[in-house]
Amino acid sequence: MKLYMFEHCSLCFRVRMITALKGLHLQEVVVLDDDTDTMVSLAGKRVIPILVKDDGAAMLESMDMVDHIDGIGDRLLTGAERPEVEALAAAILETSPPLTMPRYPLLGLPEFATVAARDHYVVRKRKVFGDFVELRAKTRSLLAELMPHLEALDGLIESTDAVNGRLSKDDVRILPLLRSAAVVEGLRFPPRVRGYFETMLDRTGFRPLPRV
Ligand SMILES: N[C@@H](CCC(=O)N[C@@H](CS)C(=O)NCC(=O)O)C(=O)O
Repeated sequence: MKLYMFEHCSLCFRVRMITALKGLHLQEVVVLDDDTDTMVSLAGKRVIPILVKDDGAAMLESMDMVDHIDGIGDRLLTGAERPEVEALAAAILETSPPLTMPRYPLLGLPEFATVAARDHYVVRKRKVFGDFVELRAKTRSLLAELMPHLEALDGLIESTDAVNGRLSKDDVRILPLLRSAAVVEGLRFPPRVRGYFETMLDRTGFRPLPRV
């Protein structure tokens, strides 16, 4: 299996995470942000992640990829899902991009290995989110919007090994978002969130992204 991905992409991390937890092999191919041709040639459109299976077929939905990989051998994500966890994941996804997106180009990530790729990202994202310097200057107020959702998550975490006590798709929803949020210097996870993040990330074998 081959995953076409960006290092900063939380949807890509869903796939990397389940593969690592299952101890399976995944060939990771980082695409430059301005390399639309590669995405179009594989998927017919600009999209990431793309999973190319061993039979050559491409999958374009991250949760379908997770389900496909979890179905190899014994399933790992057997725990029940909770709608309140999914709702919190949606709230975190809503409030964290203005904090994380203007930081990714500063982290030396491989999808931004050329100045053209980095600028391609900055130009397309600032059309939606605004000027990156201005966003970073609003870090304190943006963090104040994100923290209540992390506090609410703190109250929902049942174990450092699984948000619902037993691994489920909710872990695949939450852990990648925490990995992204952790790039924000000055963000302090509430205690149970921190314990969960550190334990789970450790289990995947991945290191956190740099903080800035
Ligand atoms: N439903 C898809 C959504 C994929 C998606 O929205 N990917 C985004 C974020 S990485 C994307 O390709 N954006 C286009 C771009 O980067 O230009 C999934 O879960 O895999």
